[in-house]
Amino acid sequence: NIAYILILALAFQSCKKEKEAEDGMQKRPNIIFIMADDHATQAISAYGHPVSQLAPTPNIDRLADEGAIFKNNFCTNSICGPSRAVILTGKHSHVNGFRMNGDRFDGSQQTFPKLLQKAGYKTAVFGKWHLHGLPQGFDYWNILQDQGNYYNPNFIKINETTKKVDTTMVMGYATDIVTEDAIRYLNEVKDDEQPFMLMVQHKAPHRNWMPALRHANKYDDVTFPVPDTYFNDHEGSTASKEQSQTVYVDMYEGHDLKMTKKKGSPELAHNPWKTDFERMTKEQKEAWNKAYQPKNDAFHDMNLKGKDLDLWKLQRYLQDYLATIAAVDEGVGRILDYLKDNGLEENTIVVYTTDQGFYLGEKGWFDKRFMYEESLEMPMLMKYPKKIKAGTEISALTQNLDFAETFLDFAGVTIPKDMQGKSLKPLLTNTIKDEDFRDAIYYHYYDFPAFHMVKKMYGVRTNRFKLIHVYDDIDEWELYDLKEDPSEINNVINDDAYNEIKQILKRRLAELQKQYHVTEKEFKQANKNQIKRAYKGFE
Ligand code: SGN
Ligand code: CA
Repeated sequence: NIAYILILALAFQSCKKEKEAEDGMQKRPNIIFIMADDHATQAISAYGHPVSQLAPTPNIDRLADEGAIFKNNFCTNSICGPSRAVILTGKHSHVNGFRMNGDRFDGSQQTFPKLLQKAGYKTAVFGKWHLHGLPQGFDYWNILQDQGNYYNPNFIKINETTKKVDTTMVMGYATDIVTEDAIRYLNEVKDDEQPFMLMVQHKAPHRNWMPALRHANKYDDVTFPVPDTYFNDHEGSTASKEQSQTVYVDMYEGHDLKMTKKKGSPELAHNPWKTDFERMTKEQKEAWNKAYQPKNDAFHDMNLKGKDLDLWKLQRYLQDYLATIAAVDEGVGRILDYLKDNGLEENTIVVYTTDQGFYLGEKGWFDKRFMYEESLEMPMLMKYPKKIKAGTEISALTQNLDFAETFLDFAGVTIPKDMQGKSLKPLLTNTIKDEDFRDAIYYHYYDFPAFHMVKKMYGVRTNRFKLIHVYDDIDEWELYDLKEDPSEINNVINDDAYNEIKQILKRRLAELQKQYHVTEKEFKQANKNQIKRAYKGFE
């Protein structure tokens, strides 16, 4: 009975197709995006910087050992909220509308979590959000209020019963709370048919660098190398001269450096924002003082002055900064172990990055914002055993602008045409050569006047050169030859030997601005926003 056999064969065929489609669905990777705040590449041991060799990050390094490390990854605008907005939208700040921290993210716009959610992913975000509005495109979220505090921070989430937004003080250490919440959620979704996408976003190692109690003495006996440029005079850059983010000038002795007023007393020196310490419980404060008072007393005994004091401040800064990273690294380890123990390792993409780079004393500085390497460079490590070979090193010029496209690509979701970056998947799966990926990146920082007084600037960076235009209250160009001058202390803009390079870079900059839809109106808008903000005060 041929007809009967034919029907059976067809039915079998369609069943098989359905099964294949289902398998295909199940094969879509889970994504865990772990992001710290202000974590410099100098402080991740896989990047090899001498500072990090004294304060290694073994768990973050696992991502490089078992997956890929990006050696030339950069932000488009070195500041928190804007970088996060770029990551969510795959669009430059002037297109997604979030140029500086005081702006408000238009949450109604297209983001990669929304697109993944629509494609059937379970989506969640934990920890620092800092985009001022509430998250959209997430099935679950539990975010830190504003910048977030290290101890007993306030979290914002939807109350399951009232369905209203609740702000609650959660007792404990921020990094641990965020990690634990992410693992609790993983436990909830791990057996679901839907794939998941989790954003785990830490406060650490953001200012004011308060380590977990278990790490408060971790680096007390370590002396970190002092950058050659620690006492730099910033010749050739007015913007560098006029910033206020110099360790030995602008750090608050109490709030930032945890220095005390006098020997034998736990009372902090200059501490304008008391809330960070005041929200600790009595027990936390006691344990804190027990860890810090002996080292502060020893400092008073030394009676340091002048450059000796400036150098001591760098050590205290680095000891605290790196100690806050210890808890982040432990958290990464806990998540990786969880994936392994629960059979999720093969099919989960794990990313570690931060919102921008950071200064660890180079040029005398802390903070970020400048288009120079330390603040421009973003660490980026990614593991996905199914598709990425262990030990992959990527030297292509990549950006946070590319993250959204990459996640969509791996999830099999069409990348919308209006996203401005490029998927990194071809780099990770070896179908494109690093040098063919991108020849130049575009940068624009707008937040002036504001904290740290770093002027507005935009520019272009190629493999070897960097051209920066500082504008608004001054009008100055800077040009660096990264091969000859990796510390960027020699502005060669007026050096005739670089005339041709200068012309090429100016042309490339104009092309990039055209490609990314930068208009003249954009610059007017940037200035208008600032005037508005000047009246509101800095936020
Ligand atoms: C706070 C910090 C600044 C920092 C900004 C922006 N001061 O204002 O040092 O530059 O955040 O950081 S603090 O003493 O209050 O911590 S960002 O990561 O949000 O962009
Ligand atoms: Ca930041």
